[in-house]
Amino acid sequence: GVLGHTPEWPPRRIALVRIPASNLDEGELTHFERRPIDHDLADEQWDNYVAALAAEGWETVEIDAAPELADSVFVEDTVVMFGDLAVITNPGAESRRPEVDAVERTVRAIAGITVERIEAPGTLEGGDVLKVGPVVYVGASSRTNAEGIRQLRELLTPHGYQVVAVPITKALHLKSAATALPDGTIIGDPALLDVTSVFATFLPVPEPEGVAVVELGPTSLLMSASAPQTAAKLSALGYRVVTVDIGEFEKLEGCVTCMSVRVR
Ligand code: CIR
Repeated sequence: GVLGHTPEWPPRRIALVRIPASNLDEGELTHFERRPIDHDLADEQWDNYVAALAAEGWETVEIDAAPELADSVFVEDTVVMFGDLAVITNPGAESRRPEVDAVERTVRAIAGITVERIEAPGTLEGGDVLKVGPVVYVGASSRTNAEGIRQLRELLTPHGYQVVAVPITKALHLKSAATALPDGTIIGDPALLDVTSVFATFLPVPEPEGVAVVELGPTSLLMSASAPQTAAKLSALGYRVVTVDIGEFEKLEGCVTCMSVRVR
């Protein structure tokens, strides 16, 4: 190229991940009862999750381990990408605030990324942010407050995004209740949502663990192995569904989306 470097084609796709903490079993719980965590199994499930991303062409970048930050594996809550803009969050759970510094360092090291931050008293967690083209749905949850939503709206409006706030009282995050297919259809569990009418196209799924899908590419989805009926339903819509067992993380109110951030 004119600048003397050869652009890669296809472009590299980067996903951020973070190895589970040693005290994973002390993670925050809001809607679930605490159940014992099998650490070895959790590590094995995490390895398989990362391997599934790699097998689909994602280069995984590991954020420095934080062995003492119980929920640090749920990296999605700490940074949200909008094209080349990274918004570093201020998690609503106080125990999770120290997670963001290492995430910010890693993101800043990726060429071409601009970084903004949600500042106190605003709180926002990435699990509440659902991007569908130019529309950004944001859960007003126990973790994301009005000031956090206001700051996100102020950051994104100049970039042409529309921020639509959605009340969330029955689930931890918006994306614990609904995510989007590559074609923009919102899939979710009506029992976990306060409203579904805000979504242009809404498709209910039969299992609570089925609400979370990671878009691996335009025709393929990553899903939890705990939602076989949903996987069948989405396969019938023409998607190739890759499943991973993340049962140990589901006990901690995590899901497939929250264990990585697809940077680009
Ligand atoms: C928490 O309560 O913060 C963690 N135990 C689970 C976070 C899951 N994050 C997500 O779904 N985005």
